[in-house]
Amino acid sequence: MKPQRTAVLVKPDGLQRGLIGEIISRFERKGLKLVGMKMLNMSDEMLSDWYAEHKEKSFFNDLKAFMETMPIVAMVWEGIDAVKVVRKLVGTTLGREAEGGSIRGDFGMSQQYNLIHASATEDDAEREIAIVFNSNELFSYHSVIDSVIYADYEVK
Ligand code: 3AN
Repeated sequence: MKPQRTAVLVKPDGLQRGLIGEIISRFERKGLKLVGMKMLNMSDEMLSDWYAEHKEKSFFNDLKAFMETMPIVAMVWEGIDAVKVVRKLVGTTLGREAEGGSIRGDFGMSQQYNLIHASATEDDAEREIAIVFNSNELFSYHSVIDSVIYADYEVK
């Protein structure tokens, strides 16, 4: 099985709530590998590309305006089935209904202020990663714990 990469953004509310360390820690302890990370102000153009699927929605402009209020922290996490695994750790969109144990379930009450974005599909992940990261800002490296995170047959 080939490892996948998926994009995560800690949104302005996550930054203000001081949850960056907590979020990184949850992905690390799951066994995912951090292969890219940066803090940036996302431009209107980047956000229009990022949220292209919501272009026609009533909340599109409010969502972009909110995302532009302050810097966000963008990350790329790698692992087998990383897209699905990260979405599960993040929880469903509405914080009030998100499963306990998930990031939104444990820390969020809102739909708009739901702390974090995670790619929904492999195609989204590829598109989103390219919006924020150049290829020289993404890393491939051997981790000493790789051999206890996956059995040999899972990584062949
Ligand atoms: P998810 O982040 O769980 O994939 P999406 O893709 O449906 O959720 O929504 C993208 C972002 O748009 C959400 N993270 C949230 O901030 C915002 N959003 C979604 N639905 C609404 C809504 N009805 N009103 C305001 N903001 C919303």
